[in-house]
Parts: sequence; C-alpha cells; structure tokens
Amino acid sequence: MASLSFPRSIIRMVWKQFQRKEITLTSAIVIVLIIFFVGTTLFSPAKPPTFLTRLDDMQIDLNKLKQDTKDAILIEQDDGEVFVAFRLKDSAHFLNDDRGGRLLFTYRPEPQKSSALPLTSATNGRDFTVNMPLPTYPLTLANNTFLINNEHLCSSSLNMSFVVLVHTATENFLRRASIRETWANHRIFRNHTIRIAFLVGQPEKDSTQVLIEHESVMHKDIIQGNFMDSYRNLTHKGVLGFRWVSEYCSHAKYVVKTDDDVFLNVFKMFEKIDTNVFNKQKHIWCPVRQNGTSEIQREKGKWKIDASLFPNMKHYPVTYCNGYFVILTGDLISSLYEASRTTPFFWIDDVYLFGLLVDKVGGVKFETLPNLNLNENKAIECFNSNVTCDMFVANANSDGVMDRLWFRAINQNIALVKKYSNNLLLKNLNTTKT
Ligand SMILES: *[C@@H]1O[C@H](CO)[C@@H](O)[C@H](O)[C@H]1NC(C)=O
Ligand SMILES: *[C@@H]1O[C@H](CO)[C@@H](O)[C@H](O)[C@H]1NC(C)=O
Ligand SMILES: *[C@@H]1O[C@H](CO)[C@@H](O)[C@H](O)[C@H]1NC(C)=O
Ligand SMILES: *[C@@H]1O[C@H](CO)[C@@H](O)[C@H](O)[C@H]1NC(C)=O
Ligand SMILES: *[C@@H]1O[C@H](CO)[C@@H](O)[C@H](O)[C@H]1NC(C)=O
Ligand SMILES: *[C@@H]1O[C@H](CO)[C@@H](O)[C@H](O)[C@H]1NC(C)=O
Ligand SMILES: CC(=O)N[C@H]1CO[C@H](CO)[C@@H](O)[C@@H]1O
Repeated sequence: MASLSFPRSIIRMVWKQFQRKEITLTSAIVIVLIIFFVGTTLFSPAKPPTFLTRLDDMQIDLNKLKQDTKDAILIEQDDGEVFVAFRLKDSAHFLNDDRGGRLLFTYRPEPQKSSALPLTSATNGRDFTVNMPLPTYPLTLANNTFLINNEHLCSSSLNMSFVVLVHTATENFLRRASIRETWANHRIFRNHTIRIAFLVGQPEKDSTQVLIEHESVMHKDIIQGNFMDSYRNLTHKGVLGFRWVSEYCSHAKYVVKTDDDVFLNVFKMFEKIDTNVFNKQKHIWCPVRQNGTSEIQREKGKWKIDASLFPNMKHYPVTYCNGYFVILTGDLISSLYEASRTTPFFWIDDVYLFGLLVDKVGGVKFETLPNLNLNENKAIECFNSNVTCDMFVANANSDGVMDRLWFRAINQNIALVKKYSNNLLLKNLNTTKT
C-alpha cells in the first residue's frame, strides 16, 4: 500500500482545495491527476511512483471519467511525455472510490485498425491542361474514409447557423482545447447554433493515435481521415471535410474553414449573419486571390511546383482563397465534394479546395472579407486597446494568445456578448480575467 500513498495524498489535497473552492472551475486551473501503478496487485514491491506517465500505461474507465469530469484535455509535452488534465465537476465523486487501493480508471484503447487504403500516385506529375483519364479521388470514395467519425456532432435536429471545419495537426491538443473553450464553445451561445469539427489525418506515432481517440471520446468533435497527416496531404483533409459536411451536416447554412491558430470574433459573425451580410447563394467570403495574380513558384520555396504541373503558366489560372479563413454558403459543399471526384489532385490545398474545385462547380461568387489580420502582435494590441477592435479574424499562434484575445474581445463587445450568450458565459463575466 505504501506505493499508493503518494498519489492518493496529492489527490486528496487537490480534492480538498476543490471542495473548499480554492480551486474554481472558472479559473484557468486544470487539475492534473496522474495515476501510475507499478504492477497492478497490492502485493507488488513498492517503487517510487512516477507522476507523469504515458497514457497507454494508464487504466482509465472512460465512462467513469466522463461522469466525473467537466472536461479533460490531453497534453503532449515537448519532450514527448503525455498526460491528461482533468477539470472536475462539482459533483465529482470518483476520488472516494478507489477500491482495494486501485483507482477506478481502466482504459483499454481499442485502436480502430482499418486496413490502410493505399493512396494512388495521384499526387505526382498531374498535368492540369492536358486531357487525361479522369481520376477517381483516391481517399474519399473508399468505405473507410473516416477512421474516426462523430456522426452526430451536427445532428439534423439542430438549426445550424454554421459549422466550423478546423484543419489541425494531430499533435496540436492544446490548440484544439483553446478553441473549444473560447470562440467555438457552442454551449455558451444562444440564438445561434454552431458546431466545430477538427479534421486530422493519421499521426506518425501510435501513442498519438491513442490520445486522439481518447480526445474524440471526450469531445466528440474529431474527424479523422485515412491518410498520413502531413503538409502535402492537406488537400485530402479539405476534401474529407467537404465529404463529411455533405454526409453529416448538409443542413448547416454556412461552412467556415479555418486553421487551429485562428481566432474568430464569433459575436461579430453572429451579427453579420443576423444583418444578412451573408444571405447569398453559391458564395465564398475569404482573403481572395484573383485569377492570374498569384505566382506559381518554380524555383524554390515552400510552394515550389514541378514544371509538369500547370505547364507554361506563371500564375494560377483560377481565383482562389487564402485558406486560413473561408466562409462558404452551405449549398456549395456537396457540389465541391462531387467536383473532387473528377478534379486531379493538387497538393496546395488552398488552390485545390477554393480554386480548382470552385472553378469546376462554376457560377460561384468570391468576396473579400475585410478585417482579417495575420499579425498576432497587432491583434493583441488591438484587442487590448480601450477602443473596440474591428478585427474579425486574427492570428493566435503563440501559447495563451487565443484565450487573451477571447477575454479581451468579450470585454470590448459587451453588448453583442449579452445578445448572443447564455448564462453560462454571462454569469462569469465579472470574474473574467482581462
Ligand atoms: C463499400 O461498401 C459497399 C457496401 O457495403 C460495397 O458494395 C462496396 O464494394 C464497398 N466499396 C469499397 C471500395 O470497398
Ligand atoms: C433557425 O435559425 C435562424 C437564424 O439563424 C432563424 O432565423 C430561424 O427562424 C430558425 N429556424 C427555426 C425553425 O428555429
Ligand atoms: C499522404 O498520405 C498517404 C496515405 O497515408 C501516404 O502514403 C503519403 O505518404 C502521404 N503523403 C505525404 C507527402 O505525407
Ligand atoms: C483566368 O485568367 C485567364 C487569363 O489570365 C483566363 O484565360 C482564364 O479563363 C481565367 N480563368 C477563370 C476561371 O476565370
Ligand atoms: C485610451 O487610451 C489612450 C492611450 O492609449 C488614452 O490617451 C485615452 O485617454 C484612453 N481613452 C479612454 C476613454 O480611456
Ligand atoms: C457584473 O457587473 C455589472 C456592472 O459592471 C453589474 O451590473 C452586474 O450585476 C454584475 N454581475 C454580477 C453577476 O455580478
Ligand atoms: C432574435 C431571437 O431569436 N431572439 C431570441 C434569443 O433567444 C432568447 C432565448 O434564449 C429568445 O427569448 C429570443 O427571442
């Protein structure tokens, strides 16, 4: 039993503080519970407990966990160590329930091992101007497209204002957590229903996969496609998103595509929707890149394109969007997905998703969105100022910036916040950090 006293005493201490309200739910404190048992019997020799442990060493009962925690996030540190941070509910009771010296958690990951669908070599050497047999899109037609799906995320009974598709890298657990707790926290709004779906591919490490599956159980907002998560596979991620919306969220009036380091002043978004700014059909709002103005890099750089692609062209031959923030009318999505079946793969996702596919659909209007800002420092300055910041979208790349922008945006937009938030947010307003 000696080996158990250390973690138990820590847990009791945290628990007591919690009961005495020294740790409040509204503060940013997450209570980190770490369970590690050397051997699983009571009679194993006592060894010093390891405080942080790998998730696959932990045994967690997910149902129990869900009952007793408000939420949990999975954190992977730079050194590769992984732990789970729980935020306890007021009613949490599992701490009393450690039978026979064992905490009750048992977690047996059952990775969904679907047979990996090999990608065809569609990525290489396609020529967009020469007649070629039409390819079938390699990923999205297979039956095992969704390695993880949360089909009910956007249930058809919801009157959806918009659904947000966030392109996120597998290991960006903290960024996803920030977005969930700030502007895309659908629990705190009224009069508008929004949902967020995080799109990922397959991680390199199995341990990351376990974490993602766990995250999906906790938050039910992960969509995972059957492809390696990598920069050159981002187009697949985008098509996956279009397919997912077509099949499971086609009733959303708008679809917002963004990245995991982007802050949206969601109250302004609601206001624009309510004042019919977006009341259009077959329409896209984004940072527009007009046809014939974006140079194709041939020599060097992140976006260097092989001479066999877009041969003899100096500029991309279609209008497209900078993809960090794009609003599409919902009526477009299934056509875009259909278009992907017959549009040869091109790895620059912005050009493919918001250019080539849109061009194939035809009759789509682009409109430039004002007040988008990609300079994080300018955004912090603007939202910190005593004048209401007019940024609609801002970059929030560094740690903690998403939260700061969110708190400041709330303070600057009190009238809109009162209009569009429910009591969950409003009752906390006065205790909100500034
Ligand atoms: C997908 O499933 C359907 C029915 O379950 C089957 O007819 C079809 O052959 C499958 N397609 C592939 C590519 O496995
Ligand atoms: C759905 O929401 C819109 C606002 O986005 C509102 O105008 C409409 O009345 C709502 N419909 C229903 C059936 O609640
Ligand atoms: C894209 O995903 C496929 C399927 O998982 C993988 O074979 C391929 O290596 C990935 N491409 C890149 C550039 O990572
Ligand atoms: C783009 O511009 C080129 C000429 O610069 C024109 O030939 C082409 O048709 C345009 N494409 C679209 C989709 O408008
Ligand atoms: C706002 O801040 C500026 C300096 O940043 C200051 O000069 C001004 O008085 C402030 N206005 C109010 C209303 O506080
Ligand atoms: C929050 O502050 C406002 C004024 O700043 C006040 O009217 C309101 O009652 C306060 N709410 C709570 C819950 O304390
Ligand atoms: C404009 C509108 O729909 N307002 C509604 C917002 O939600 C509250 C209750 O949550 C309703 O009372 C309002 O009518």
